[in-house]
Amino acid sequence: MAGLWSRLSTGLTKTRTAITDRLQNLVPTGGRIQKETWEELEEILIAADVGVEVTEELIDAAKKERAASVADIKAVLASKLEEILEAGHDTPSTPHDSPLVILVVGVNGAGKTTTIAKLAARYRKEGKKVLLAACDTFRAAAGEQLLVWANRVGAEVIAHQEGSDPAAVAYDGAQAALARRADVLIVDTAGRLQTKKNLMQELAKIHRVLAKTRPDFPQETLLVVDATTGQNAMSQARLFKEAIPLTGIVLAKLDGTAKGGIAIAIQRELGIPIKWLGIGEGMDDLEDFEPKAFVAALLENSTEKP
Ligand SMILES: Nc1nc2c(ncn2[C@@H]2O[C@H](COP(=O)(O)OP(=O)(O)OP(=O)(O)O)[C@@H](O)[C@H]2O)c(=O)[nH]1
Ligand SMILES: [Mg+2]
Repeated sequence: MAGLWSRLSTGLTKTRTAITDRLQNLVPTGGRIQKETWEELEEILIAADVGVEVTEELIDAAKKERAASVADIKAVLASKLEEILEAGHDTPSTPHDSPLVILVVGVNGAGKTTTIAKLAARYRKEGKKVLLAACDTFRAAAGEQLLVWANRVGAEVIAHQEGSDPAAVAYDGAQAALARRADVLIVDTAGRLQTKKNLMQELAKIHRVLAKTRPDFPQETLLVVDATTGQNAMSQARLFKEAIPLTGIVLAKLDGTAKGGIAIAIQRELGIPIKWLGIGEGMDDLEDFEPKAFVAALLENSTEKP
């Protein structure tokens, strides 16, 4: 089937291998599902960071459906996971009511600036005018990094001097987006620990300043989460959500982890939709989060690889 082994499948290789290879060995050929089988299944799902809540739900569903083979179990997992992910699904905003303002936040090194470059590249390909606001005025090289990406994808940058007030940059960014009739404004922010109250307040201020320019700004507030951090991602999402209204999550570095199940746990347990997946360091390594495609890429057999 054309495109079956997609970039998403490649990005999810580690997680898929961790889940499906072990699923494959769950029941010996001709064997029956026993108590130990369910325990092992539970362990597989928890190890992939699917989360306790969802794991129990999946196993209950498999038992209820009287799954009698690995194939049965996989079929139940697929349909139930799809159902769970569809329930919290939401597509990213489009720049129809331009400018579309996207505020990007997250802990240090999560993948914010790279994600912004990927988003900018995507909108540029659609022929949109893209403006980036360099609100990471804290880290010396941050503005430079954003500028390099901007030049590569053909976006404009609004920046102030190092150490200046990030909210002031955000304000100028929003004003410039209106004045220059940009289609998209993406606001980069400095990495910050979710437990640092003053830095969380700084984010709230950036959010407020944008909203002052136009009440619907920012239409998107994306939290970038490093998928390799596992369960800490839950605490990050929880505390950022307390500080500012998040509209979605970008799960970056999915290619680097066997614990991609965290996508399911985050969306289900925190009720914040996953909107994008980062599956590499390149400009094109960004995928829409589509429940059906995600589940297919998660559960297809590794041996199906061409
Ligand atoms: N493999 C992989 N690496 C990624 C991905 N996204 C980002 N990275 C890498 O992660 C590192 C940090 O990325 P940045 O985009 O600079 O992260 P940041 O959140 O802006 O970092 P700070 O601004 O310092 O807080 C870089 O080496 C990126 O290339 C991804 O989806 N996959
Ligand atoms: Mg950055």
